[in-house]
Amino acid sequence: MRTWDVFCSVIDNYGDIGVSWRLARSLACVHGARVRLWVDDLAAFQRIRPEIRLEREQQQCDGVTVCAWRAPFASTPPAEVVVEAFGCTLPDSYVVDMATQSPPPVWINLEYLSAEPWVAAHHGLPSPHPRLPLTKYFFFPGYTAQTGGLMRERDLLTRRTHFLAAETAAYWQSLGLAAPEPGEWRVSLFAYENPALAELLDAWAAGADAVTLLVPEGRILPQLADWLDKPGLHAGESVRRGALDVRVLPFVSQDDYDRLLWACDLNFVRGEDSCVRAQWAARPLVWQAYPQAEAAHHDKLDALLAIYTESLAPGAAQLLTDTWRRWNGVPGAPDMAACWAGWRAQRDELSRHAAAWQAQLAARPSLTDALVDFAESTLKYRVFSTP
Ligand code: TRH
Repeated sequence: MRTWDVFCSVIDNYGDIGVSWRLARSLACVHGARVRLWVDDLAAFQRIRPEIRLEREQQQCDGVTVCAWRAPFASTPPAEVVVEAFGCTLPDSYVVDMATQSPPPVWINLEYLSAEPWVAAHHGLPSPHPRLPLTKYFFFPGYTAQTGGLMRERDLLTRRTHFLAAETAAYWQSLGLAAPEPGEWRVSLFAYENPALAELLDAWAAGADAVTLLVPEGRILPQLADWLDKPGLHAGESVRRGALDVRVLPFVSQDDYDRLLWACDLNFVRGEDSCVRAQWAARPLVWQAYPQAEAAHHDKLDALLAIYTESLAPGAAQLLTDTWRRWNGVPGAPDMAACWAGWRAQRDELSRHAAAWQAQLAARPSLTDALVDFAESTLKYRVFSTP
């Protein structure tokens, strides 16, 4: 049984732990690996996996040993494969211990996801340690065969199919909602603070179509409360303005968040992991990229738009491009009211395309499978090349 150590430092938000946890769980449950997940912020982890206990130094969760990553780092034998998630910088003492192993562990830096074309040329590149006999490899998730793929649990699409066939009515009931009316939009909203929000809410409230907006608690709530002219908003509240019915949900577990994405007609997502989940949900999505200095995220946005819209009918492609750009503050894009005016006419085409896109992505190996293959072939090569 292969041993893996996955290190995750939570910088901000939930994406780092979200992806690290999915990886650790798949390695243990699907690949039968013995996995330790080192996390420096168990509270962030607990938000997406409520069973996590904050006071425990070590705990078992879905076959993974979850370890509190503390400083100074207590010495422990390194695993055969070590994943440094998102360049989180391993403890110095652990790196020194890695160098004493023969053969040394396969050391992989799991990078952030981007659809930018340069990613393919960087995927898998080695970087020798400046002093120690160690090599770190850069593993890039991505959308093409030349990259490391996307995170997808083996049973994800089957679970989604089963949910849609048998569980949606009960799901809406659990949220206190009846089944959607014909023509109604059920929309989920997970977003960073966003200057374009008010114009979108205005458009929804004044529009001809009923919109039920489902908002898990998070950073967008203060802005939403301002627009509703309320001092604050909490899970369980619902407020109506014109055609718009706003429902605030609790921040739920990762698995429940998937259900929300599967059930809705349109999902507003952000960062990295929810964007990928919305693509697996096979529903139209509006993506807010994680804001970066010098608007570097606009390049990421355009790169995903370019591949996502490639086989989309021109009218729908333009609408999606305008909407995503405005939602991300790209200068020159038409406002959200103008964008939303086009969504009814493009609804079917965007929905059809979202399903075709998901099927296209599902034909590729998942990130976990690709990472395991990468680690195994590197380990094999080492065995042959160790004198
Ligand atoms: O939380 P994020 O904004 O994370 C971001 C990005 O990953 C970004 O790349 C990174 O650099 C930055 O953090 C520091 O968005 P993301 O990536 O979508 O992660 C959210 C996670 O939270 C995802 O795993 C889904 C999960 N989630 C729930 O479990 N329950 C919920 O109710 C919601 C709304 C999300």
